Amino acid sequence: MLNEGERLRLGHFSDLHYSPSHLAEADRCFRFAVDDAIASACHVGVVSGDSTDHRLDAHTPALSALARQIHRLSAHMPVLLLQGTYSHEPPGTLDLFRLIGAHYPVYVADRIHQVALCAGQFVPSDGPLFSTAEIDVLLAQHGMPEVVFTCVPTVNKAVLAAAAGVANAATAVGDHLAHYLAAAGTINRQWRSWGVRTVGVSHGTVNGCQTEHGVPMAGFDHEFTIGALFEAECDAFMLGHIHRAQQWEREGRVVAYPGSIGRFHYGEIGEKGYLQWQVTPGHAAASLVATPARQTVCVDFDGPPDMVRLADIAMEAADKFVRIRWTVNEEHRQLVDRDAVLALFGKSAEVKIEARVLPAVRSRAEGISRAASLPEKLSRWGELTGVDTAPLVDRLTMLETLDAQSIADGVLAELREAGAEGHPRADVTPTDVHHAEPSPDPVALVASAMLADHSSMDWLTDDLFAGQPA
Ligand SMILES: [Mn+2]
Repeated sequence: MLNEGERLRLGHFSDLHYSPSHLAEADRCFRFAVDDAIASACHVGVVSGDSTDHRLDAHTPALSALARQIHRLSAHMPVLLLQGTYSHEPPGTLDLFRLIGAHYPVYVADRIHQVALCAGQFVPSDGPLFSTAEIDVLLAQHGMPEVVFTCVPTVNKAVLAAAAGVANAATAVGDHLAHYLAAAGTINRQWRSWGVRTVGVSHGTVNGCQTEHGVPMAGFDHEFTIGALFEAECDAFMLGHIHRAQQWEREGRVVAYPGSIGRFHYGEIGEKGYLQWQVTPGHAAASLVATPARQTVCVDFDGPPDMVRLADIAMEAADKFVRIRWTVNEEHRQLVDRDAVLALFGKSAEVKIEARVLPAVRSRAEGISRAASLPEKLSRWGELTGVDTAPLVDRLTMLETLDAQSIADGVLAELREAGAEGHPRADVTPTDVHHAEPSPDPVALVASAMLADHSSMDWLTDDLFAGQPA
């Protein structure tokens, strides 16, 4: 196939996510990538996990569409498929693909191990690493391999949790993988000294990488550190799982994600594509070949949508996938004309509207239920509504402790006193009160006196909760 030291060209595809809902996007992009890899005379094809988006029935068109592309690729080069995330690619999904190799084999890597590619044939290790004895047999039977892959498919955390304890499972994954990668490093260094190219293939999160939404992934429960990956001493390390293309380089060796083959969600930044690798012993380079992924436009309004701005955006959004989000208060929801927004984007491939309506939340006298006595409740209510409750508390005490006659007598005495001082009330005079006899309702008397006493009593007739946070 290739001479020692010559450049090996690999097409590295990842996160194809074939499924009924992603079929158009996945198949347009992967078909393009397969065409391009064949035209570029790639020697080997690698799919680093998540070929499917979820469990697919055998009759699903998405499954046969994926199989067709893998079959096409295998007519021109050996293909290595790596097991990805179980929820996307249930274990066993890839088994069928072993049977569809055309001119070259399709090899499925679903366990941690190494596999050598010798004249178009995959020769795997029995255990996680090639033993010295295995290497001797391999060299005797096949000669020098063109490339040796170190495969680290998705690790089952449940199995690991059972072994390491649930609390340690997350970090234990990283620790176990780091140990494995370091051990693989010893073997890979040996291969390199013999002029054999070494390639790592894995599906997982590198601590510190960036997601397709531009969010850095930082934490200790991620599968790898970039240092641990370079410890494997692979010339090239081909990763899947993160949907954004990115790469790291150290002394000529490279670790890279191609990202997802297409744009499966709104808000994903960066170009989509597949990676074309050139690998020689001790050196690698990866360049992204962009696929015709759909273009998305995301517009967010903190309030009702601005129709003038939307009209401008719509001019540039023909054939694009558009998502418009806005947030309005419940009382303003009628102000937004959804149909008018949709009409603006008539030429777009899709318009997805996500309107968020904020419900009106009324806080009714917060904390009042925690006040123990009626006067305390009254005071709390006064604090919340900005009413001076001191005179009310006095009168409440009167109502609670005195009988009706005593209250009436007290009020009348007070009024008489005020009249004697020559300050008759403009609105309530002693005469008025006397007119209410002979059967004065003491509570009415108190109430009218209170009204008379305070000019700022309009809260009694107003909406009690007006002016509260809505
Ligand atoms: Mn994925």
